[in-house]
Amino acid sequence: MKLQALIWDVDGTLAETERDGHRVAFNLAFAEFGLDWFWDEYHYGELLRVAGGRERLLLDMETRADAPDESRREALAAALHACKNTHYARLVDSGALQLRAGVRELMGDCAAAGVRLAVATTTSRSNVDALLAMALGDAWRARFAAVLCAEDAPLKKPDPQVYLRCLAALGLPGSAVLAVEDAPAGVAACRGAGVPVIVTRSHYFAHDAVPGALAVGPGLDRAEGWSPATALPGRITLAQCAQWLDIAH
Ligand code: XBP
Repeated sequence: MKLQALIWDVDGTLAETERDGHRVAFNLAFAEFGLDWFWDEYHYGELLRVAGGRERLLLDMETRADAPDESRREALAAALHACKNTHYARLVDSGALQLRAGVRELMGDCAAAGVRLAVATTTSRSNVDALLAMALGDAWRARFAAVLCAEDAPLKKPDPQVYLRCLAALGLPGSAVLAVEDAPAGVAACRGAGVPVIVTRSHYFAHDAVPGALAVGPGLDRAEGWSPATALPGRITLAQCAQWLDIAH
């Protein structure tokens, strides 16, 4: 079946949001709450094994001697998470994050070819809105046929829920779409939903195994370094994506 929609993951895939965005925003939230907590780059990488900012806070509190008792953790995590998202939006507005190289061009290929765009992420809607409004302008939403966020699919990746709901919103079977992901949990979610996926490596998931991905490479801006090797030179184009899909079918 012909490729009819490209589904984008957000964090790590559209932009390197984790190290310089969410992590920094979490630390600003800790300071605002008067907490002497700080997530350095390494520790944040460990916490990223769990999808979801609120879930990450709860995981961290499990091993903190100065965390509140269990009955108060949920409330603290929810409040810190809301504060973090406000700081994240401010960071995005300040220009701290940009789309990864090659993303805009591949989106352009899709628009030119009539291939619809969609988002399937386990991040909060406000974070997606902040990032894409900054990168694509306030009318960004009109360019996407479906945008599924944490609020739409509460079961976080690797659960396939967000991809299954995205397929339902698009009215397409998995065989008519391709996803772009960066993390093992995202690839597992795709597999569970029957969605073929390519992986563009990100800072925090540079070397993780991603079994089942159609292709894995260092970024959409270059054809070198991809496995299987690209047939077309230059950046990763829609034509290259279609070729990988053909090999898989
Ligand atoms: C990324 C996530 C999110 C973000 C933070 O999901 O796991 O938790 O790190 O966002 P994806 P929230 O790769 O699916 O985009 O704080 O809003 O959860």
